[in-house]
Amino acid sequence: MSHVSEYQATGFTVIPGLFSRERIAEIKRNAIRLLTEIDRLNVPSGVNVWMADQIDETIREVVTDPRLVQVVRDLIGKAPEFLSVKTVFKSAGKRFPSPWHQDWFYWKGSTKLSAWIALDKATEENGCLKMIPGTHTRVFPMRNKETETGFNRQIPSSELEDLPVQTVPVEIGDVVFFHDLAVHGSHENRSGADRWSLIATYRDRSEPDDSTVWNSSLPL
Ligand SMILES: O=C(O)CCC(=O)C(=O)O
Repeated sequence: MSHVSEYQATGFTVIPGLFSRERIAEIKRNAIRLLTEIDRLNVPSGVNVWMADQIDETIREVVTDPRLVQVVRDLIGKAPEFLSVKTVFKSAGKRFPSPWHQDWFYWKGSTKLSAWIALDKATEENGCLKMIPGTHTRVFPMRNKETETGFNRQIPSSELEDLPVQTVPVEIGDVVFFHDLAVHGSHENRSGADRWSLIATYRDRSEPDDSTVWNSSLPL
């Protein structure tokens, strides 16, 4: 199956080795340097978001990488724009799993596509993504559950009973592209070692969008 048909059928697709190991080492070093500069390396959630007008040259090069952008075009059309990017850091001190959720809940509006770039090898043991294929065609209810992790909303497990869960282990440099309605979460990091990912989000700028989350964007 092609990546496009897989994405259309399941709501996600993995492109192996989109970035080289050397390039990822550089990207990870830069991300850690930037987080250190703004004193956000050890935030409790492990998450830091940069909007399009906040990214420096090193991040801009990653989110506009021609191979990455080509896949974005293949999946959402000829007029993509970059919206925002975040680092997600799981460690021995931040091992919590991300709960089942749809990203769409947080921004609403037109469809967005995210590219989850593996800055470390991600396995079930160190907290890789888990997805529920085929859920990108409808909105699930989200319920409030107070946590200290920043993920205070989640889809109740009763809504997901009997749906097949796919764990998505990846190598350094692989990229998981997923629809903003694809129900996903991540495993707990039980490894004791750090696990970093960088997640860039895009939309098709030819689609009307009433989301108010973004005030800037980078047309590609
Ligand atoms: O990288 C992770 O642990 C999951 C992040 C995630 O699900 C998200 O930010 O939407």
